[in-house]
Amino acid sequence: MELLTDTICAIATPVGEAGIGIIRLSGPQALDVARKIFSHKDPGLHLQSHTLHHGWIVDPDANEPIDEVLLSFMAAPRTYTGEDVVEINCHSGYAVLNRVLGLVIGSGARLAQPGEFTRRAFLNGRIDLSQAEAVIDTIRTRSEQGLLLANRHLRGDFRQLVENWLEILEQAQSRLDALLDFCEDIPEETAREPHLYDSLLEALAVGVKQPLRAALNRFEEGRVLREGLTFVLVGKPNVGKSSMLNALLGKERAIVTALPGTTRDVIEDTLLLGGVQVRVFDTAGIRAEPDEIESRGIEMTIRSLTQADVALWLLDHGRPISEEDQSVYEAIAKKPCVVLLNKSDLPPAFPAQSLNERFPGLGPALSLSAINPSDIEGLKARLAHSYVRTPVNNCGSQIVPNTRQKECLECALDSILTAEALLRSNSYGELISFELGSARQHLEAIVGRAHDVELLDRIFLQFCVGK
Ligand SMILES: Nc1nc2c(ncn2[C@@H]2O[C@H](COP(=O)(O)OP(=O)(O)OP(=O)(O)O)[C@@H](O)[C@H]2O)c(=O)[nH]1
Ligand SMILES: [Mg+2]
Repeated sequence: MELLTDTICAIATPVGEAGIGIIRLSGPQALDVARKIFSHKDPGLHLQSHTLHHGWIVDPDANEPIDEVLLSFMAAPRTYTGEDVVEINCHSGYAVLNRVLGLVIGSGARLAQPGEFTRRAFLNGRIDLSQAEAVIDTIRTRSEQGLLLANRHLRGDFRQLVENWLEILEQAQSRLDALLDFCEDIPEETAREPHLYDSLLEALAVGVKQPLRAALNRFEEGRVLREGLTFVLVGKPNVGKSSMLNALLGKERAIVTALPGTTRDVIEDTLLLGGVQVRVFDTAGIRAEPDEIESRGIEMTIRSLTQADVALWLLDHGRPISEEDQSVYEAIAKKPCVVLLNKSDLPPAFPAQSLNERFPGLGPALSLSAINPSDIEGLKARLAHSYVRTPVNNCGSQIVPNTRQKECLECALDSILTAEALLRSNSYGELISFELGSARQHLEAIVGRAHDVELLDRIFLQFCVGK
């Protein structure tokens, strides 16, 4: 059990020039600390809870005013952390924020660790672990869909689902235990009850196994919503990869020239597609006999290909297919791939249908030109349709587990499947109850009913300081 007796503080906004910067305090001495450095025109003022107060932050030793501020005090327990919280709205600038923070620390608060405010919210029972994880998703997500998902978790939808499953498992265990107590004095063989077992099988399948499996199936979709997608533009030199990157982004991000071998590094930027964040890599052209610099560039291209979700393979429709195109085809291997026949404004040097004979296993090629805006809109719509819309639509109003939660769900499912097998084989009640108990433990880990310091560190140290 972590002790929460001290008062923590941090700058809760990014440090830099901006309108407002916030210093946050939480803990039993939050108000005392604030009083030492906050000066109000009415010195005897009672700082009413959940109210903003205007005044000055003053260095108490030098009696020197530092900044004109708005201070809010929120008394426990109706606060973010469940403790007394004070927030000082200063002007945002490096010197101001650091000076005020220094005064707060000098007056008895301790600098918070990353995520420590949210960690306290969890430890004080304001939120469960799945909600705490949603806080970080809310901060990190760059897409609307990611935000919608984070909000569902933040309001406790996942917790409710897990608690519902836990209740069903608990009931099943108590029915088994009741049977065991009842049969204590009779021979072991009769301590199994086919009617009870059938009804438990039904309750577990419908109430826990099926919805749990459905949640697990949504994991991959959630990954797209949380982390976004990565596309990589690949092709032989001069096919128009950098032109395509610029066109997709709507800005001059990469250098485009008529010379083959212009791009040598991997260039990365992001755009939003169907409400989901998409990273796009532009890469060095893959060629048969590269010089030393080009070889390094091609190595980086291959590395980007392994990282990406989808390859956008560009071919130049104005030039015949060559050995270099063959090298790209081999490099892409089994990666999901969209074939783009670029430079459709030029006379075609080969029939589009011949592509599938030459490079089997690819979907239909999209003929387009990087210099034609309506083609680019068409490409975006197609990519959104194929790779973005499906997951978003499927997720509907559902929760989607993250990697840690998925592992817990998988372990819980394993125990439930074992329990089912035992029920079907009319096995001993104790064995079944043991498996149900183990499923409960894995589910409890999702909401953090059972937790250790290492797990909390793993989750909360990913946060920024001040959250
Ligand atoms: N006519 C026409 N020219 C294009 C099109 N797309 C690109 N180009 C031209 O093709 C040439 C090469 O374009 P880039 O975008 O630099 O090609 P790249 O694939 O990035 O080339 P490397 O970086 O050398 O591998 C430039 O002169 C572009 O203006 C197109 O759709 N139509
Ligand atoms: Mg280029």
